[in-house]
Order: sequence, then structure tokens, then C-alpha cells
Amino acid sequence: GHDLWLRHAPVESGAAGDYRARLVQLVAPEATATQRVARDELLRGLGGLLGASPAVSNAPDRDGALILGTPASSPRIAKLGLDLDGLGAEGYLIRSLSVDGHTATVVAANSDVGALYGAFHLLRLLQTRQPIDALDLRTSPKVALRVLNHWDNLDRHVERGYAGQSIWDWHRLPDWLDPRYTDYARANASIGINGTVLNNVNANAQILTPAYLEKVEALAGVMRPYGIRVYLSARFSAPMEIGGLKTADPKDAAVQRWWRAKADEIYAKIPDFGGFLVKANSEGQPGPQDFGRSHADGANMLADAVAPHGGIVMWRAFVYSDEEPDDRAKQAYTEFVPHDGEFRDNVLVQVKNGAIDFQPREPFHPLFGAMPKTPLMMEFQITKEYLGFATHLVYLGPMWEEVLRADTYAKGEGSTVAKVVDGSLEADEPGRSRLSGMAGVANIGSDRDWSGSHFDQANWYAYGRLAWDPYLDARDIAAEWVRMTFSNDPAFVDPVVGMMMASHQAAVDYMTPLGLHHLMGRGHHYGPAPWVEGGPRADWTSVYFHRATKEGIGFDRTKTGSDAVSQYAPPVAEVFNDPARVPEDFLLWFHHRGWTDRVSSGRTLWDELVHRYSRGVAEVQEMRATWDGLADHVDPERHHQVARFLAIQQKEAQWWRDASIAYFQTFSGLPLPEGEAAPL
Ligand code: GCW
Repeated sequence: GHDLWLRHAPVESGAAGDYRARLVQLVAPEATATQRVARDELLRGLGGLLGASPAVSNAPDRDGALILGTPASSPRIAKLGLDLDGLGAEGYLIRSLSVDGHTATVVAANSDVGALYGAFHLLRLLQTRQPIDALDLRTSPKVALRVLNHWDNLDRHVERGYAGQSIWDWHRLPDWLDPRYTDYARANASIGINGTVLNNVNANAQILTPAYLEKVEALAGVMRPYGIRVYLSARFSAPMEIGGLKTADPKDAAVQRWWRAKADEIYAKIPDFGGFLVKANSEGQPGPQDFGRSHADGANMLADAVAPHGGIVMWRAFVYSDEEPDDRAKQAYTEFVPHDGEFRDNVLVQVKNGAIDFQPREPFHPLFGAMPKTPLMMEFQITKEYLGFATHLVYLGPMWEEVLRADTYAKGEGSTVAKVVDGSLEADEPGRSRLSGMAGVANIGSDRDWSGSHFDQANWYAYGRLAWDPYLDARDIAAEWVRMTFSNDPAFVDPVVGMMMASHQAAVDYMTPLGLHHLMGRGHHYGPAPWVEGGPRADWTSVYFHRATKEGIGFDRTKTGSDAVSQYAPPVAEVFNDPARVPEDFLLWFHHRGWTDRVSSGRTLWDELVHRYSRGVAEVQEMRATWDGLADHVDPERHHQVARFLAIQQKEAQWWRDASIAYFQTFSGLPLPEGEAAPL
């Protein structure tokens, strides 16, 4: 599993012949590190796929040349006079052309990194067995900052990580550069990821000390040729902890000077350093509110420190205050919307996928569409904190697609979340910053298979592809990944893609159907624990979220409840507010309903709840049967592990169902619908 989707196993002989004829010769520059990387990828990839690497040449002199580069790096590309306008710094085109009377495949871009992305795309075409004799494609990223967030601590523990220790071996850095860092950079570049935040948002200020900055510099050196910038999570109180100051007040001149000097120090080592990610005034982290200042004051102070160097600040909106809220889902909106327009041009506000916390299914966050003057980054969680860690097979593509396609109605119909994230919806706002971004909380660790399971690699892959183009189709992405990772045989691809596409709904069904949320075990978030109550905060209990009583269940967020619905644009609010119109997947998210109320299937709410729990278990059983039937298509090692993990998932889906039903039945007092097995 170490190769991820960058497997270059030999293509079947028929197709290989066609490919070989088109890829006889490689004409690619090698003056810069990125150029060499692109060339090496092609030589290695084509060598594996086609049995032999193409011959390297300075100029195309026969049929079947692959010509790669930019007008600046390749005289041959410059002479072609291609239309590279509109591709931007990172886009590329791939075309089948006749060059000097010979058939040629041209991969051209405006920058070396663009050409590298094009090289990976060409390899992908072969890996997925697409024809390459009449290519005419051009693509550029729709989102500017495509960033991984590592929640990795300096002691190598990964918060919410299920794939072993952190891959960053701080102890041996900077002198030992694990080859894994290079493979990491290759994998990310192959899907267009162009930034990585190395350390946890629950940040340790030590990362900003000279000893650690040397290590960061070494990692930045590995990432640079692959177009990946390094960022750091900054602890807001660092000036006090490592700077000897008495305050971290963003309005204090000494504090401002400290951060400017710190930024200067970092950029002296890492001229292309990306900037800072900050979690402030959330879950006990320090922040500007500790000094009576706002999120904007804090973000702007850091933004001013990195601005002279071209850096940016990603300021998280995942906040909840010390006092217990009436409804935690409302808090980010309440705290941030008043500051729309106050943030510097080089600040993005990073908004979690979901106002509660990366739940198996949440309605889109109400901040999307509500801060038109501020670039909002989408923060997806690739690591499956609330979705069965690494043993449950849950492909997150459909969940992300659902949210990106959700309509905020902020500027009338068609104002999708994707358009907020890529900046297109609000591009006309006067003075609005041109930045756009997407963050993915990484599922990467030092496990041999990187992500804790084979299928979790698909979530890393899908995140990268959606960050490049948030309008892509989750099913297409799954098919691409399956072909690259396992096999191109349709007898394998179709059932596996089907299984992946059904897996998210299955998990929602067996964990938190009908809009239920946050019913996992306290703290670790694994397995069912809807009965959790007591403890330090009401919103750290399950009962706070499901609100089950003898009469009914669900969190009333309607206008007569917590009124969270009013944080959405009126057409959306109206629908969410109405129990007859709210999408049933969000029924109990927004409404408290009676056990015997009818839902669209004609069942009572209680019967529907039980039905969905059982449906989830049945789906996992089917996934298992599907996979068991595919042993001939996969090497025994990978087949076996997936099969055993699916067995775990089935056992635990049953556990979720049984525990949840048994618990909720103590409120409903109703019998199980006919044919439903009693909880074990
Ligand atoms: O839900 C919580 C997670 C924490 C995480 C936090 C956050 C990094 O359980 O582990 O801390 O979200 O996103 O800041």
C-alpha cells in the first residue's frame, strides 16, 4: 500500500503497444529542481507502465515524442505558440499535435509546477487506460490554496490520527531526511495539493523557536520542487511563552514587533513560507479575546507580520466560548459575521465542514454565503474522527460533494458552497481579496499504507481532486482512484465504486440517521454512546444533541427553538424550518419530532429510525459480500486486510444499531417494527 495511487504496474500488452507508440521519446528540460522532478516522474512512471522508459532527447526527431515544459524552459514549446493564457501559474494543457512533421504529445504550462501537474495527469491517463492519441485538454485549479492540515504534535502523536505516528520525525530532522517526505510530496503534487501545515492547530509554541525552524526549513526544502509550500500553526500566546513578553495582546506594540521579527526570521530561512494557521479562543486555546480583542484584531496583526513577505493567515472559525451556548451550532456565525470586511487582504477565515464538528452528515455551515467580503476556506476532515477511524470503509467523496453542491441562496438560486469557496460567487464585492482555499485535515501517518487502511487513501485522493476542482463528481473520482490503486478491470471497478459510493450513507444510517449527531463516545469519539450526560459542559454530552424524551427526539433549531435556521438565507431557512420540507436527512438536526409522527416513507419516526439503523448494517453486510467476491482481482495481502476491516465494520455497525435502538427505546417505549431483530 505504500505506493498509494502512484502505482505503475505494467499495462496489459494491447493497450501498452498503443501507448508506447505515442511515448517513444521524452523532450523535457532539466535545469531546475522542479523540471528534474517532472522528468523523473515521467521516466519512472512510464518505465513501470510500459516496461521501458522513453528515450531522452533534446529535440523531437521521430514520431511519438512527449514534449514537456514552459515557453521559458523549452524552446520547442515556445516555438509552438500555444495559447497558455488563462491557465494561470499552475494550470497546464495536454495536446496531441504534429511537431516538425512528427506525432507528438505536448504538456505545456506557464510554470514548472504547472508542467509537473501535467506530467502527473498524463500518467493518470495511462493508469486509468484512457486513449491518448487525440488529446486536447486544459485545466487549472479553481481554488488557489489547496492545503493539508496536519494535527501532528511535536512528540509525533497525531491528534485524531489513526495511521500511526506523525510522519515528521522531528528528532532526526534536519539532518536526516526520510525518503518518505519525498514520496509524500510526490503524492500530494500528483493531486495538486500545494500547501501543508506541518503541526497541530492545538499548537505548541516551540515550533517557532530557532531549533525547530531549522527542521521546518529542511522539510520546506523537500517540498519546494513539488510546488508545496510549508505553513505552521501559530500559538497565539507564543510571544509570552517563547518571547518573554508579558502579553500577547494584538494591539500591543511589543507584541506586534515580536511577530514581525518572527516572520522575518522564518522568511530568512524559508523565502516561500506560506504563512500561519491559527486556532484561537476555541477549546481552551489562547486568542485575542483573552485581551478583549476580536478575531479580526488577532488575524490582522499576524497578517501584517507576514504581508511584507507575501504570506497569508488562515484563521479558523471553529470557536466555542467558555460559557455554554444555547446552541453551539450558532456560535461561529455569531462571532464572525459582524467582522466581515474587517480582515486584511491576506487573511482567509477557515470554516469547518459543519457548524457542530465534522459529523457524519451536517447541513452546510451557515457562514458560507454570510461573509461576502471575506474569503472563506472550506475545512474538510479527511481523517475519520467521527466516521469509524481507519477500520470503517467510508468514502467521503459523496459527503463533500453534497456540501459543495448545497445551495446557500446567498445571491439567489445557484449560490453553491463551491462558488463561495472558489471565490466566484462574491468576486464582485468591492475590494474583496482574490484568495481562495480549501483545507483538509490529513489522515496521513507513518503506517506503511500511510492512511491506516487502503480505502482511506481514497479520501486523501478525493480531497486533493476536489480542492483542485470542487465541481468534480465524487463517483468519477472514486473510479479514477480504484483504477489507479487496484485494477482497471470493469468487473472490479464497477462493484468497488458502487460500494464506495454507498458507504457514506451506510455509516450515517448505522451511526446517526435522520439528522442525529454527536452521539459517539466522549473524548475518543469511537462507537455509540448516545447516553453520555454530565461532565464539564452540556455540549460535551450526547443528550445535549439528541434531546430524546418520552414524547420525541431531535434538536429544535427552528424559529421557535434555538433559531439556528435564521443564520441561513431566507429561502433555505424557510425550508429547514418546516418539518414537512426539511430534507429528511436533516430532520432531527433542525426539529424535535414526536415518536409517532409520520415521515415520508409513511412510517412513524420511531419505525423509520429503526429502519435506517438496520439499513446501515445491511449495507455493510453487502459491502462485505461484494468484496469477498473480488479476491481474484486483488493481491492477497490487500484483499485480506480490507476483508478483515469490513468484518470489524460489520460488527461495529451492528453495535451502533443495537446500542442506539436499545437506548432510544427507553424513551419511545415503542416495540420494534415487525421483522426487526431485537438488539443483541
Ligand atoms: O472536534 C474537535 C476535535 C479536536 C480538534 C478540534 C478542532 C484539533 O475533537 O481534536 O482539535 O475539533 O478542530 O480544533
